[in-house]
Amino acid sequence: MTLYSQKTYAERGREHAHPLCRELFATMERKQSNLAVAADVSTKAELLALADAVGPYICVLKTHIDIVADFDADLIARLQALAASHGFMIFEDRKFADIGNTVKQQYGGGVYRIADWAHITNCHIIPGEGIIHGLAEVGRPKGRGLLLLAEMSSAGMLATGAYTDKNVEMAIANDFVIGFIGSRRFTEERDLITMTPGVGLHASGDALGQQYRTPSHIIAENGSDIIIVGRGIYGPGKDAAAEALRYRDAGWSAYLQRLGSK
Ligand code: BMP
Repeated sequence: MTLYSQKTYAERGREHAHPLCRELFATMERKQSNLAVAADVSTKAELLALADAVGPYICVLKTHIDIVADFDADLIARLQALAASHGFMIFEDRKFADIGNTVKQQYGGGVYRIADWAHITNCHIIPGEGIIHGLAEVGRPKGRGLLLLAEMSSAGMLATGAYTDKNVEMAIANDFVIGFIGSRRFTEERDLITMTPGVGLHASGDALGQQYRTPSHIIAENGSDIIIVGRGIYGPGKDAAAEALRYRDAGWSAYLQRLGSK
């Protein structure tokens, strides 16, 4: 049996049971990109400008929609238009963590109506498997996918050992789950995608516990699938498009390195 980490993204896309993953892998192959940008900016104008600048180089745009001070429905319409024209998916990093009945309302309703526009969202499994079932009731009919936070990137994080294993068990058992946030490939039982935050080519961390590893470490050595990069790409004095291209190339060459080391 060929390990998933030794297959091409194109092959995995052709073989995948979930339509969203088929589309995501096909996009990754077409754009030669395993880069997701964490667009942590606080105004509508900045978010749209960033999405447009990095759009050609990314497979996923990760949002924290609740940090946008002037959020409105027009922002979503314009983000969706950019996602369609550049060809990327939107991942709302909501980190749901409540009982199934509550997350259903948080995911489908409220101000943000996340399920209407985010192809992907994520949750903690702290409340037990009901959180996955609640989110699936809303997201499955819309063709959405869920990531479980099997690990985190920050210093002293508590998602380790048996807790991480439980994430893997629940992911395998629930077809609405398409993968994990974490640092590595977790299982060969099903083709679950790992997306890894805490990636930087230079910085080693920040003052609040973030820890960075390189694309090569994450993709080539650990067998993760997608790097998530935020402040490495934008910020004072940075040309976001140029940095996204640099990270795109670093992520893709780490992937080619992994395939070459069969
Ligand atoms: P940056 O590259 O600027 O450190 O941003 C990392 C992004 O990934 C942030 O949006 C953060 O919320 C998210 N993230 C993380 O850093 N570590 C995790 O374990 C999970 C995350 O979602």
